Amino acid sequence: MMGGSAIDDDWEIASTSNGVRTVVLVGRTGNGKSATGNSILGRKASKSSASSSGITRSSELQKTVLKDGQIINVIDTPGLFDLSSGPEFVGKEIVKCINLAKDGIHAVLVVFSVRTRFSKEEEAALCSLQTLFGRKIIDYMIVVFTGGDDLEDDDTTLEEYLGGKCPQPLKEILVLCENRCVLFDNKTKDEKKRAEQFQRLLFLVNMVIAQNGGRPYTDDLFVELKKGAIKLRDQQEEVDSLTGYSKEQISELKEQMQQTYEDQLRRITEMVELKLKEATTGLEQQLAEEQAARLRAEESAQLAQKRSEDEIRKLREHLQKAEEELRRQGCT
Ligand SMILES: Nc1nc2c(ncn2[C@@H]2O[C@H](COP(=O)(O)OP(=O)(O)OP(=O)(O)O)[C@@H](O)[C@H]2O)c(=O)[nH]1
Ligand SMILES: [Mg+2]
Repeated sequence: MMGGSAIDDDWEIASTSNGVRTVVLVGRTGNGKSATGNSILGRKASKSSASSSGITRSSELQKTVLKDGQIINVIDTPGLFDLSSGPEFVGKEIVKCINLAKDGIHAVLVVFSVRTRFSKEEEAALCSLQTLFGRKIIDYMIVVFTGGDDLEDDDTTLEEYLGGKCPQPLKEILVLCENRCVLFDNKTKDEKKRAEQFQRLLFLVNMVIAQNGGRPYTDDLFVELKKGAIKLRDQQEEVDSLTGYSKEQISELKEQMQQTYEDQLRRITEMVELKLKEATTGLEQQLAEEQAARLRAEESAQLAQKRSEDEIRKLREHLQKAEEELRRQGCT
């Protein structure tokens, strides 16, 4: 196998012939990624809970086979873009995710809970996602709202929520990704409802795949990693077919190749880290600027307040004087 095109061919074959679909769940800690993953898989594959013991610590791939034989891979991730996760951890996790998604990623499920407020952190996460993977990633995004039961309790439909309470930055994302969104109630025991929300998601995933011409998401990071992995495999096969070498020599050769591959992994991890640092530095700066602007606004508001207080005080003094004057005139 040679060059980058072989890699693309690989992916196309993988994505069309055996019908494997790989989706990755991203979003802030506690938004319901694992719960949604479990809903898709139809089993409790990942721990999902409100307590800290339920926090997903590392990315994992789980597989399910549908009745028609279609395979769905679900990659559940930890809260990758939470500001509390350092770039080193995030870099490693992203490389891990890319490695897990051997045939590329068919859809990125951005999980948001209707039960929580949209934070600056969340906005930052969506930014980081684009910085790291390019704007092309938007073509693969589907927004999953969890907490369908909560909306129901409030007698609100998804449409009503989107037209009203839905946070503005999310509305913008929805415009960008052509309104691909689905509401999940991960708590329901109603099989019909479970099937319906899953079918809607599947419909969206298939739509994304069709719109992207069957090609899963890929970028230089993917290509680099994939190239490295293929090279390693080819070299190892070559070594296996060598004759006239001792066992020790062969295992030494293999070790060397593994080492080269790991070096490459490390370089890629560093690349991700760097990109992320750039993204967050920009954001931190933006946040700092916003804060400074807020301070300035507060100061001028205080100044204005003080001014009007001064004015009121002067007026009051005037009034007092006038009253005194009147009283005096009245007395005399
Ligand atoms: N009511 C309700 N609760 C939900 C729903 N989906 C998830 N939850 C709850 O939200 C909490 C967090 O869910 P998780 O699935 O653990 O969230 P996560 O995104 O995987 O969190 P991390 O692994 O920490 O990143 C859990 O208590 C879930 O039971 C839903 O549709 N409705
Ligand atoms: Mg989780």
